[in-house]
Amino acid sequence: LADDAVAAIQAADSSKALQDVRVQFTGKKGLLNQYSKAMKDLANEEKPQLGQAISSFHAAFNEAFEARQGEIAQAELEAQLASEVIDVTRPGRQAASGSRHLLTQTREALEDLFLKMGYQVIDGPEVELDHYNFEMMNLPKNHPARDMQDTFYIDEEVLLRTHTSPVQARTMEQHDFTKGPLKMISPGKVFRRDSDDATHSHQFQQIEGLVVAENISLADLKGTLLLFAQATFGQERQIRLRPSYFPFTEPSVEIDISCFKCGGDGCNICKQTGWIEILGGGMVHPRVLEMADVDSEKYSGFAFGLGIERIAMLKHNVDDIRHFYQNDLRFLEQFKGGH
Ligand code: FA5
Repeated sequence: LADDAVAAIQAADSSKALQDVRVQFTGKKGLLNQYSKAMKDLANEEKPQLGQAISSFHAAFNEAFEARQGEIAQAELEAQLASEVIDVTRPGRQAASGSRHLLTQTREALEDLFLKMGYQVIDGPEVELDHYNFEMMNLPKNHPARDMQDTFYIDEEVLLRTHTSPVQARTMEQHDFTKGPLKMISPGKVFRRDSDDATHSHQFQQIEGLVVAENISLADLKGTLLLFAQATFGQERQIRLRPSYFPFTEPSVEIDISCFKCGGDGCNICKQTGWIEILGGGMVHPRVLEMADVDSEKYSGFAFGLGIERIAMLKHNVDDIRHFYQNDLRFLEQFKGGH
């Protein structure tokens, strides 16, 4: 029997087959048990002989079993490793990578520019109080100029900000002017009840700029914006200031840049006049300074506000503002890997 068992063990070629052999020989209904049961029928002097035979069977069985078990485990491990082998020489699958949106690229380029000029970048709330969005910007209730920015109201005192200018007031209130001048930009989303068309969106982004210190003049605004225009649209750019009106600046100006070739068809935006309007600004109105507790006798400031979409559209010859929000990859992928 021991020989049969050892032969069966060696013939087993998997863990499962090996377990079957064990059951076949040493299980409850196994062959060995039949011999053990025969014990009671034997004469006393024959019993030790059978006992010895059984225990030598066990010894032989266990030895062969363990040896075969080790071999099978090794073989199964090798088979598993072989089936899971990774061929490092095969070409990988290309993972699609995202990229920064053109508006993000444009905003970050402008932030970098102003950071280099020593400005802080300051965030403000998109859900804003009427107080900051309008009142502190010298636009009291019922002021007709409120119509310039058609507003989404949440309730009488709370609204979606229509421009980034309220961050001016919030920042001036916090700033300690005895410690030095205030130079900040504030980028972010703004909202207006404008009908969407090629150049207008009900949600767009602005960057506010504000400098308040002693002896700030319109010349500082002009120099700063010339630098911005040249850094953004090319060193040959010139700017010009035209009189305009904002309730929070006095005097107020619209800033134009000289035309530039953007390449491609349809890029003749300003052929007739040679100038194209890019942003609004002016000297901070003394009332705006006073309302934020800034001494308007001692300090003066300039401010400006620009539309990020408009800058990106001009710079990259994008003909419809809605492209920015439709998430069409054919549009977005043209600007992969930019700034
Ligand atoms: C303002 O919002 C002023 N707060 C800017 C300012 C700041 C002036 C500080 C003086 C001092 P205006 O409404 O013109 O100004 O908007 C500024 C820019 O936002 C525009 O030049 C334009 O580029 C952009 N813009 C305005 N409305 C829309 C719109 N519906 N969709 C896309 N861009 C818009």
